[in-house]
This record gives sequence, C-alpha cells and structure tokens, in this order.
Amino acid sequence: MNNTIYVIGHKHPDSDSICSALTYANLLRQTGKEAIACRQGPLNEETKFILKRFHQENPLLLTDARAALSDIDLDQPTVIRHDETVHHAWHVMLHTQNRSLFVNDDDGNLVGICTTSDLSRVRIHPTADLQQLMSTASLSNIARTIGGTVVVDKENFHCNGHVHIITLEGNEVAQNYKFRDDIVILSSGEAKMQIMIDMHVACIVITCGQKASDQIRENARQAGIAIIETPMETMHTARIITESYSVEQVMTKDIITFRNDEYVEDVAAKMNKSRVRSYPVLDKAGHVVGAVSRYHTRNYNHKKFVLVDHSAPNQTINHIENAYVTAIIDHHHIGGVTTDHPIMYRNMQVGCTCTIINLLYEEAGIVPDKDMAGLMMSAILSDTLNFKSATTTDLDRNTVKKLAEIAGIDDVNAYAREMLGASVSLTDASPHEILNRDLKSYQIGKYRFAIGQTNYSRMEEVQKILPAFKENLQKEQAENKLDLLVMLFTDVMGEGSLFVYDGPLSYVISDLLETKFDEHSGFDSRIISRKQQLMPMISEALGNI
Ligand SMILES: [Mn+2]
Repeated sequence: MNNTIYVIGHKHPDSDSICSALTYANLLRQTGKEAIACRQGPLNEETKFILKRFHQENPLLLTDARAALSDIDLDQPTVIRHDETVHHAWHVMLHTQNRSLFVNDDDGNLVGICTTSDLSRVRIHPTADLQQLMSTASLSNIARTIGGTVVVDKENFHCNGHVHIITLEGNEVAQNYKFRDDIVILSSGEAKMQIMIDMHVACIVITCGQKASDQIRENARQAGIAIIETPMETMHTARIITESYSVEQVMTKDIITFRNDEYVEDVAAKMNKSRVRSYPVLDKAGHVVGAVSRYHTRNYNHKKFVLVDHSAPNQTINHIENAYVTAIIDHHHIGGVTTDHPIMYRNMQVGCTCTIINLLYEEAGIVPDKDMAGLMMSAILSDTLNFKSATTTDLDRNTVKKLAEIAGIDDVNAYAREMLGASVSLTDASPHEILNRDLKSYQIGKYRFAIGQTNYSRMEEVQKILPAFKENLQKEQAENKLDLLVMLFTDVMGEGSLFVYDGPLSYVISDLLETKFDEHSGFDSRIISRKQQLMPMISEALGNI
C-alpha cells in the first residue's frame, strides 16, 4: 500500500512554497511517516540559490494529484514465454491461481494473453483443429509435455498432427493402416517399432519406461524418424500429448494494455468498454510490471497530500479533489480547498509558512538540522523581503534569529542581500531586456508614460551598466513618443531606488527625488514601490500641471 504523503506548495512556486515542502516533508519523515517534497513548476533563481546553499535536490515535479497505476497495489503478473506448451500453461494457472497469463516473446515483449477460456476453447475444438494445432508442436515440447526424453532427434521436426496408440500386432497394422508423418504411441515390441519406421511415421513415442534397442534407434535415425521414451503409461501419455503445442497458437493476440503512468480513473473508464478479467500493465520500456482488474480501480487508496503556503483551488495541484488532503499549513487567506474528513489545518497571521513549520518542529520536540534550519530561515527572509513586508511579525523575526544560529549564519543581513540578489542579474541582460522585464504603461489625462522596475543587489552592478542603459532608455522614449519613461533599480533589501528617466516630463521626477545625479538620473532612499509610492506621486504632480 502506498502510504507516501506528498507535501506540495502552490503553482508558480516561490521560495516559501519550496522550502515549506522540503522542511515539512523532513519533519514528517522524522516522525516516522513516508513523505516526499514536491513542486508544481520550475524554481526561480532565488530558490535555486537557497537549495544549493543548503544542499537540497529539486523537489519532485508533480502536476496532477490523481493516483496512477504505479501508485496503487496491483496483482503480480504471471508471465510465460510464447513457446511454452499449453500443458505447462495449465500447470502455471493451477499453481498461481491466476487465470490470465501474459505471454512474452524471446525479447521479453508482451505478445498476447492466454486465459482459461483460450485453453478450454481448444479442448472442445473439432478434431481437425486439434490436429492442425498438434502439427505445430516441436519435438522438445512434445517430450517435455509427456515427461519423456528424445532419444533419436530429428532436425526440422514436423508431423501432421495425427496421434495414434498402436495396440494391434504386426501385419494387422501394416495391412490396414497408413501412418506416414503421424505420431504413434506404443509401449513395447521391436517388430511393431520397425513396422512404424517402415511406414515413415514422424515420431515413435515409447511409454511405460520401455526402451528402443540400439538397432531400432539406428534404423529410425537413418529413416529420419524421431523417438521419444517416457516413463508415463500409455493412456496418460495419449491424454496429455495433445497439450504439447505452444500457447502462442491459442493465445489472444489482440489485447488491451495499460501503462503504469496512466491515471487509475482513466484506466477504469477504458475498462468499462471491454470485458477482460485482467489487463497487463507495462512500464515505459514496454515490459509487464503488473496486472490490473476492475477490483483494483474500485478499491484503491487515493494519494495523500499536505498543502503548504496555499489553500486556494486555483493555486493548488490539479485534480486535488481526487486526492486525500491530510493537512494544510498556510499564512494566506483561507482558500476554497475542501475535504470530507477532519484534517490538520494550521493557518497563522505571520509573514511566512516556514515560520509556522518551525513551530511544528518545536511542538514535535525536534530540532531541525543545519540545512533544514537554513531553508526555513531563507524562506522567511524571502517572503518578508528581509522583514520589510507589511505582513512581518515578531514571530518571524525571532524565528529567523533562532534558525540562523542553527544554520550557522552569522550575518543574516549579508546573507539576505546575497539570497535576494540571486534572482537579479543586470550584467547578463541587454539594456532593452532590463528595461522591458517589468515595464508598465500608463495614461493620465493626455500624458502617456511608462515605468519599469527591476531589483539590484549590488550598486556597482548598476553603475557598470548605467551609461549604456541611459542611452537605450533615451532611444526607446523617443521611438515610443512617450511623455515620460522611468526606470527604477530598486535595492533588494528595500533601501531605496536608483532612477533613470527621459522625456518631456522628466522634470516631474527630478522634482521629487531626494538626490539628483543629473537631468536624467537620481536616487531616492524612500521609494521602493512603483504602485504604492511612485504612482501616487506622479498622479499628483500631473494633476497639478
Ligand atoms: Mn508564503
């Protein structure tokens, strides 16, 4: 049974979603549960930086909450080779209590299914069909079926499928019957054997432990006739020898298979369109790994999920309604994910889900290791923008303090700058790309303007690109005939923004900046938000024009 708990954050994962999943899955494992951290999409640069810094692999990518065949208990498949005998197939069925055998070719690829009804159908076949089937039997399969030994072999053995028990003596047989290319069963009598050789039978089967003499063997060999000796008695030999053709002669070749990554529900829907007892389940390479029947699709355990850092249906993994949610840990509004059973629901007004997860570690009496502490600390610094966001609480600050100690981070501020700056690269992009990364257009009255914003972590980087950037901004302003084009380079730690701007209304920005470098650039330590600070300022200035 699959007891794994999948811990997963929201779509478009941020650092909190990833770190929460990793640290809570770790906590679950420490309390004896099976848990895997998951993610719904690619990681951003900041999160990659955190995982590398604290030695973590990418969480498992998971985009659908439904159980696939590989997630549920299936029957062990019973597989036999295509050239095994029908007799052997009956034995396997009896032994395994499995009434559907999957038939593989020499390379291990599935070529058919052999069921009790396939085998039974042959038993009530008209004789002609049975003869046709027997004509396909190989000498070694015949010998194996009747527990015998081939004492005179024949290359490219072929018989016509007729089987006779020889009871008459000498000339009686010779005069009244023709056995060319037939299989004949007898227990003794060298004279009878010689008559059979003279009649050019295909194979002589000698029963009851009797032996062919050296002379007979030699005569048969020269005539191209096979001899099998078996300890079985004649009647039994005759009864089972007709099961010595191979299963590929009677198996069903037109089969329905499923892949183990197909969702159980989809499989159930497809099964409703056919009437097979047991279907083969194949892996990616096409090899049989299990057998699925209707029973499995009706009685299976849905996948278990813990949702972290969200509870809104449009944020959560697809098809969560087909999974089993065991817990939600979040610091957002209560979303719309519902359950039909009680769960552990932990929602708090704090700056970050990892602040709550650290509490859960404390409640469990478990001290997170260095790396887990580092992940939680990083997530809190990321979600609260180094404690600058309005959602930041004292609990967030105290938690970071404790975690930094465990993680061995002496200078949290320096670490935060490095981490928050990991997603910002100014030197890898062209001035045009940087300007248009996050550029928003506005119109107030008759004025058309645009404001772009990006973060920086090191001022030297901005200084380095500034000349080329200014030149390009001026060019784009002119091309687009804007009244004002503004770019904000905002410090990742929220310690102000560097401004570059151009256009007829440049003076509007110049007038409000704390520090002016020249007519088209400056710095303001108070402005970090385009929406909440800069826009209201510009609106007001334009309103007064
Ligand atoms: Mn969060």
